[in-house]
Amino acid sequence: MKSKTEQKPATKNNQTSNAAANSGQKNGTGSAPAPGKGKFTQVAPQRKNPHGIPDYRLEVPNFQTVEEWADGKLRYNVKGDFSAPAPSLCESKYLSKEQSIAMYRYMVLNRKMEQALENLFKQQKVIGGVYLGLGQEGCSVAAAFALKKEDWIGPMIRNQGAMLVRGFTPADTMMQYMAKAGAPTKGRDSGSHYGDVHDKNVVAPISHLGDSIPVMAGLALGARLQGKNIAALTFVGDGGQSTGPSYEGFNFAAVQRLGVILVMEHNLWAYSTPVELQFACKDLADRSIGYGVPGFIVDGTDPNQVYDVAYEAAQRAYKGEGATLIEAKMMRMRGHAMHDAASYVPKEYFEYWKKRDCNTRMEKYLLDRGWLTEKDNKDLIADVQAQIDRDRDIADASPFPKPEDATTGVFLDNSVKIPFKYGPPKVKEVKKGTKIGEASNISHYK
Ligand SMILES: Cc1ncc(C[n+]2csc(CCOP(=O)(O)OP(=O)(O)O)c2C)c(N)n1
Ligand SMILES: [Mg+2]
Repeated sequence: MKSKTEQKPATKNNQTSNAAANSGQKNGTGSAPAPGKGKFTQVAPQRKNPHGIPDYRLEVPNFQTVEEWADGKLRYNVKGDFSAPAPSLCESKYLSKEQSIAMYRYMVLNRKMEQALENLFKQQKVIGGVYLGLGQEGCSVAAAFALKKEDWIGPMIRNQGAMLVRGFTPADTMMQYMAKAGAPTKGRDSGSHYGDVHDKNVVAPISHLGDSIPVMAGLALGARLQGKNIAALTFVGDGGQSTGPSYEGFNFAAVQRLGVILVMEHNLWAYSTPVELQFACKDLADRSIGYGVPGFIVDGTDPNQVYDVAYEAAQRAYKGEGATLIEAKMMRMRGHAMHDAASYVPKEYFEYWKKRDCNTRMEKYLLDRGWLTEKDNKDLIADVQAQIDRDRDIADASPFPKPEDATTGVFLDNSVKIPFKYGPPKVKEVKKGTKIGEASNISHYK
């Protein structure tokens, strides 16, 4: 990451989804005390991993999950020291007070919405499963918060926080999970497979296993052909990152220098598979060397670290400097979905990562800094809870789709014109009769 003086402040506030944040200071000009001054002074260390990848974490835990047989049953046990106290958050180089509070609000909203979803599930009002992002809210929210409105996001099932930042409401998500007529997919797909390519620039999840990466690369290529370098951020898990589509998609983005920002959510488990059985390297960000793009390691439970590195990746994307790989290390604090009790996860992991809860640490950060008083915080939490209660009642009361609507809205009506998002493709004039190779008349780098 560049130092404060090296990094040009953004010309406009880059967060557009929150009015309070917009009315606040610009990035890079917030009221944060300079590093080393003021009450809160934790600066991200300039450490690199053995392969030269910047690692901004304040601590580098060294745990290992090992398979052991006991009483004829396979169990996972852990090796390592779990006693370290949780570090505080690092300071953000860019976030203003208003932006930090807005981000925290989304994190609280994300958590409370998922708690409400869990209750709806237990009341059998949800059709299908519920996939929770407990412990990952800070990563999900901060990554989305670092982008501009015209950028694109391809969230996965655990990125409800990113959806909230993009303007989906808790009622949208709850109706979606309850397959109600008012849901974004009007009850056609329950769960988290929804997006909005018209206004919110959100690509619906295709599969959790890397299939959004080539789509985001295609999107960034399409935008470039229309004359605009955009940031197209998507997420992939420690399991999903080892699939073919992940490699193919991200390699294409790297080769074409497209502004794809890939956040690898290294949360230690892929369903019940521990990372030790998923890949043989220690840091997934090492993969960036092979792809030939900048790679970074951050603490996924520190939203400030995630924001800063995603923000800088976006600035590179706008300048046409290509893709970025961000590895966010954290822990999936629930099972894969509600049907999975995660009994295979050793309890030491839960205890260790619970101490590092992103929401609790963000709250403490804001209180310690004096950016929130105890009363402000209480009011904010009550306000979010009231919003959740209202939205849950809206979702609960809304009707199921009518059977006769089942065939509508599935296939594209021929009358629908899909407009260019950013402008007509920039095409070089080619003299009649000139023999040209495939696609060579497209100017990629205008
Ligand atoms: C092609 C395909 N195979 C299997 C699945 C089922 N599945 C969904 S998520 C998942 C594990 C993902 O683990 P990881 O990538 O680490 O993400 P996390 O769940 O930890 O966020 C599996 C096996 C799927 N969605 N698509
Ligand atoms: Mg995982």
